Amino acid sequence: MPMKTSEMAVHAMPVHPMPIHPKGSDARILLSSVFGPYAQDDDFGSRAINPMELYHNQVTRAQGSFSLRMFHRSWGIMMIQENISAPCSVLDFPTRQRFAEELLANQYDIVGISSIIVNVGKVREMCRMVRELSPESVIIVGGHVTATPDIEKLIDADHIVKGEGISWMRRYLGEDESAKIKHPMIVSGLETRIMGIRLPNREGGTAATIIPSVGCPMGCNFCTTSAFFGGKGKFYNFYETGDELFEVMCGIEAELKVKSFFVMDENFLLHRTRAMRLLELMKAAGKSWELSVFASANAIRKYTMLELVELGVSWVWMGLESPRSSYSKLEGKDVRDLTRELRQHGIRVQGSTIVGLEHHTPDNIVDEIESAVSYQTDFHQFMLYTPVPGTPLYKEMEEQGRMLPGIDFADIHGQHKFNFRHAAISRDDSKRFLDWAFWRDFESNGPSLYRMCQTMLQGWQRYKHHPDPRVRERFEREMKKLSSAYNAALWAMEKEFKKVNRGVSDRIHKLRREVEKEFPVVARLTAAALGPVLLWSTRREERRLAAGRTYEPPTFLERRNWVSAT
Ligand code: B12
Ligand code: SF4
Repeated sequence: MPMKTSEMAVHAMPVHPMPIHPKGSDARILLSSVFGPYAQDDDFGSRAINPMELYHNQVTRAQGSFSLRMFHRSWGIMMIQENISAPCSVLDFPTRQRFAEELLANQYDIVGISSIIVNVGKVREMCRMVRELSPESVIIVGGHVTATPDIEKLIDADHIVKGEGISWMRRYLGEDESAKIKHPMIVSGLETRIMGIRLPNREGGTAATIIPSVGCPMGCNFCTTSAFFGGKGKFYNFYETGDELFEVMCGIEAELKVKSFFVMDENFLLHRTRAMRLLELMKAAGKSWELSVFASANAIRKYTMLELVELGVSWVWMGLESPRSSYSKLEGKDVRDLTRELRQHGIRVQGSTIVGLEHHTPDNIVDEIESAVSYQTDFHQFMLYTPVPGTPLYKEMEEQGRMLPGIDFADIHGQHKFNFRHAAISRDDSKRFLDWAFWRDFESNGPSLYRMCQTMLQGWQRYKHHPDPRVRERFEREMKKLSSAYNAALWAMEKEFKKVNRGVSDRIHKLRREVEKEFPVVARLTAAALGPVLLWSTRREERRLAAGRTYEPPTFLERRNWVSAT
């Protein structure tokens, strides 16, 4: 059975008892994400501070032209499209106009809209547009937005689907909901930009996204993803075993020509049996793959460093909650040692720190942020402690009467201000501390690109003579980048960072010298030839950003099982 929760099925909950669509699998379906533009303030809930960019939104936002900028597709609707046999279009990142055109150009029986809570205003407008432009269509709304309080009253939809959507949609079309899950071909990051340069789209040049499961059994009380798919002890596994996962990854490797995978699973390493079986199969087939994973510290500790390296783990996104908080993931562990150790083995660490936890006060928060910054992770995400509807934390805060009234859902995204009454920190101060955390991390640790280069070099120095050719090959691939374009970037960063922090500039210089010692000819030549170009593009980008430049994802339209309307 491919789709199971660990204990109990989390049932999607329609507003009305669930019928099957009269046309079944012949129904024509449009699945759309919410409309843009996103990175600007508007009446539908777009916010300049909340762009559709993973890193620039919540990780490298204070890094100016060194910020890593890229977009990610809406994977939920891509997964649903791939797993139904009805004719189906996916419209991703439309404008309002483009959404209207699509509704008018095709007679859709079903319009499915996917959204998260911040974008509820857009969902309301899209439902209104469907009623006006395509009145025969059934409207189905899914994704995290359905956890919005009183959602039934806020939007005009026929079905509001909470939880896992593939099985719901299959049921609604009268299809076999327990059929094997097919994985769509997903290129992970799109239109990547850094230092004012847009990286070329090379076949196999970007990781592929793979989604082994949704939800997380750990059930931390603030975690929306865990709560949405059933909470503590529950989650949906699309691929239960290492064998299934391996088969899917081989298919994606062949089709997209990738060796690198962004594993979209909230706590991939928690499932050790599956991960170790995957490693066994990778070894037997000589697969030199790279995996970027999310994992909690205690899940990482279930593996030796060598096991992680052999599994190809090259990037870990890990919660660094304050050791003084009540979240259990770091119990008995020294995060600083773990971070240092991972980096020494060539594994980039993206730390995630929550600002404004219950025990934070204006007196201790600066020290807590300083301590998080001192872990020197490659990337650092900071987010405000935010009770989000649907989570146990939200319920608790509501019961205590601590939720602040009148806050627009569009402003509840963790990068603005508290949406609840904190015991010691004011709403305005929450934003100040958050912004300071980003600034402080950048100012004292330098650009994330530099830190990544440092980790890559350490990995190479440790593993360049490793007996397993799969491991060597992976680090050799990384070195191709470090010894050329990245070294040129180091040259430019060193020059540019002099005016921000001389000490960091000196550290970048030292690293560049080490890279050039390893690769004397190519590294020096590229730094000399490409470095000045990157410095120029970096400065040009700074000017553009200062003048208010923002970036938006392109619109995608993809049809599957398509037949024209009769
Ligand atoms: C990729 C991602 C992004 C991408 C954007 C992707 C996109 N195109 O929209 C980026 C990085 C830009 C992003 C940004 C943000 N994100 Co985000 N993001 C994710 C992430 C990591 C993965 C989403 C995913 O694809 N999951 C896998 C798919 C399969 O699951 P799914 O989308 O939930 O879809 C399933 C069901 O929900 C359902 N479903 C979904 N759509 C539909 C539609 C229909 C019709 C039906 C029937 C069912 C259905 O079926 C699917 C299969 O089961 C999630 C965390 C997570 N692990 O899910 C956070 C998450 C969705 N993001 C979240 C947040 C808060 C944000 C930001 C506000 C945060 C921030 N400050 O950066 C911004 C908002 C940007 C904006 N302007 O809208 C929250 C949402 C919280 C909430 N309750 O609304 C999440 C859950 C993270 C978290 N735990 O806090 N995000
Ligand atoms: S371990 Fe991470 S993903 Fe899992 S419930 Fe806790 S915060 Fe959420």
